[in-house]
Amino acid sequence: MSGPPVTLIGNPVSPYVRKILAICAVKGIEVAIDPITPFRGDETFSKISPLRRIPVWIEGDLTLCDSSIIAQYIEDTQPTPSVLPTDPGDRARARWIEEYADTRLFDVLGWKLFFQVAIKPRILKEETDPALVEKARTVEIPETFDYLETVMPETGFLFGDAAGLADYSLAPAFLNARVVGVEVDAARWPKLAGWLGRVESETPLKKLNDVAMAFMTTRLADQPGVLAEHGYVLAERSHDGGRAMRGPMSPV
Ligand SMILES: N[C@@H](CCC(=O)N[C@@H](CS)C(=O)NCC(=O)O)C(=O)O
Repeated sequence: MSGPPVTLIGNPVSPYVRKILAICAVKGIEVAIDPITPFRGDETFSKISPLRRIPVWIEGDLTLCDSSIIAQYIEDTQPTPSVLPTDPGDRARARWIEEYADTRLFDVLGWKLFFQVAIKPRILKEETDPALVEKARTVEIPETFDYLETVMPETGFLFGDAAGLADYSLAPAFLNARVVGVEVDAARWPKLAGWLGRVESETPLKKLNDVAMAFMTTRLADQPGVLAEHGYVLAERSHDGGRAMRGPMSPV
């Protein structure tokens, strides 16, 4: 029996991978997953993902890198249900929120926090930079939360009653922050905390966050089994190279 026509290379611990899997869930697209950590990709992975980053989408002869490119491709090829609002101004605002999530929010919650505290010591066997982490915790993360509080709705999701691209771009990284001790303080950022609670409990991100948590507490070698336990299809071929190696753009 043949599997799904698409392979997604990417470990669900990555917020960018959960963003794509959430959009696939909304649209009913099944993919086979090769859950490598990007720092352990093999030679073929370096060729198909020149930045050695996940996610990577492989569909026949088509190979796509970058979650924004992949999300737009999915929306173009399977437009319903749409993950974008209909009004052109709102569509542009949704894309801005995706851009902010992929750049500044991930810079502080991903690179300066989760990568420093969890990935560097465990995967790369490198030391954490405590000054970088402290500045992120005390200055940069509160600044990003202050901004996000200004764009959050009182109820529902960012662009209405259903979560979409903007919600699925922003919300996943908060799980990575939480596991290393950074929560959204609901007294200081009530709208952000309320929105996050809804995305994490009422959308496909709920299950994806459970999978990510299970990955974080499972040895690398046993992680593929976690996918099967949660009902996902495992890709037949793995791009795991068996050893850690930095990509050309991974930060210090
Ligand atoms: N802009 C990219 C960023 C992807 C990204 O940074 N992925 C991380 C995992 S969360 C990665 O693969 N990092 C490996 C590296 O930079 O060496 C996207 O949206 O897909």
